[in-house]
Amino acid sequence: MNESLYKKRRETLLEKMQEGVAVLTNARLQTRSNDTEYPYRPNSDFYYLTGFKEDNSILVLIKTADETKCLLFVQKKVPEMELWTGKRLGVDAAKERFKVDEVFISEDFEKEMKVLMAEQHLLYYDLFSDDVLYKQLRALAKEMLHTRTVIVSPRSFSDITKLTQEMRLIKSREEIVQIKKALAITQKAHHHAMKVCKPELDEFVLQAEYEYIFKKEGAYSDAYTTIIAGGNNANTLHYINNDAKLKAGDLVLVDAGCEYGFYASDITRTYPVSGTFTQAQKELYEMVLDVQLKIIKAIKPKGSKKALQALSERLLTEGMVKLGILEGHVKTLMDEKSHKKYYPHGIGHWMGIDVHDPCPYSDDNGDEILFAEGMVLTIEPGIYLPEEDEALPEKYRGIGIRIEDDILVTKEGCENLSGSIVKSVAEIEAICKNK
Ligand SMILES: [Mn+2]
Repeated sequence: MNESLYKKRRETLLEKMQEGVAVLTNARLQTRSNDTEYPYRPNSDFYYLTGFKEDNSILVLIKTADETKCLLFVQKKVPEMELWTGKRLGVDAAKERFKVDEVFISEDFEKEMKVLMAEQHLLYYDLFSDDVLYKQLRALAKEMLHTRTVIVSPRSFSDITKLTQEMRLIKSREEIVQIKKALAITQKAHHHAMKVCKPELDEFVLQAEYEYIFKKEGAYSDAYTTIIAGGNNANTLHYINNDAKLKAGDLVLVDAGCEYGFYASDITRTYPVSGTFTQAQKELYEMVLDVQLKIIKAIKPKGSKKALQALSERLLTEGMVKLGILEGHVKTLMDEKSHKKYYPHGIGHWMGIDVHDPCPYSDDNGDEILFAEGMVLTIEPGIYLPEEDEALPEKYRGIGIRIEDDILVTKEGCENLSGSIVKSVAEIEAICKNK
């Protein structure tokens, strides 16, 4: 994406801010063990506002009555360090690249902040997750508070992510393009895996097949840890052990999506390990699929996630009654929340730079935010029937099914961005057999 897009986002953020100073840091390196680190991923808000991927970089936005300013702190170029950890952009190149007012080296952050914080009442930062920065800013503010020559210094701290998360709710055309690129790769991975899946394969080997396609097709990483849940493992909602063997006759539930250009995709498909659904699996699968299709159809501007949740609970309860999984009247069962036992989760979530995009679901009055053009959400109804649950018809025990797509709200209705990843019984069986 080009630099003016990031500049525009910073300007929008400055418009939303009250007078004050905002500090946003990029993600910090995370230790894996001893002196080795996890692969680096930038902080989502920081990336949204800069497009910059280097750690130890900081964005500072200043808003006063007369002007706004945007500063960037980047790592100093140190050849001995770059030999080990790779090239750094450095101040000069950063000045060229970023449309900001000034660029400093990160080491000067505290020194510069003392100047920038003077005469300011309000400091914005990531209030809930950046404890390191909090300590640093609080120490600075305290020092200024006790400096007799400083008349005004920050006494209020506010959460910057409230403002960035509101901005990230509506995706721009450029962002939709990124999500579509991620989904094109995720589609290839799911179709490839359906072909190579077979009995006695280790779940983590099937996981590797997904990751192989992600990387081969240019996605550096998955957007979240892949769930490969064969048979009854699908009834553990966040099963990521992936260390069992896939069994003939079982279904495998795969929740896998790549991240492309730091945009997520989030797709679940459930398919037969041996390539053919049994009659019982097919009955359950088609029930869930029918519910999913109906919910997607209901998505349009001014609609709401709460309404979709209610619809999904009613439709799944009706389906479960029809199949003899639940007994009684749909309304009574729902009042008693009996359906929650087998459909315990939400119908979906916002998706974007984060797979669970942290955008708001309700406004400042507590009213639900209604769908609008440019929002992206997942739709993922599921049904989970543990093998040890003797209240269930025997033929359904040990089956877990979820079907998940990524949906864009459009002007008129919605677009299923992942609509070409196969999901009907006939399509799945055809691709599974096409080895
Ligand atoms: Mn999801």
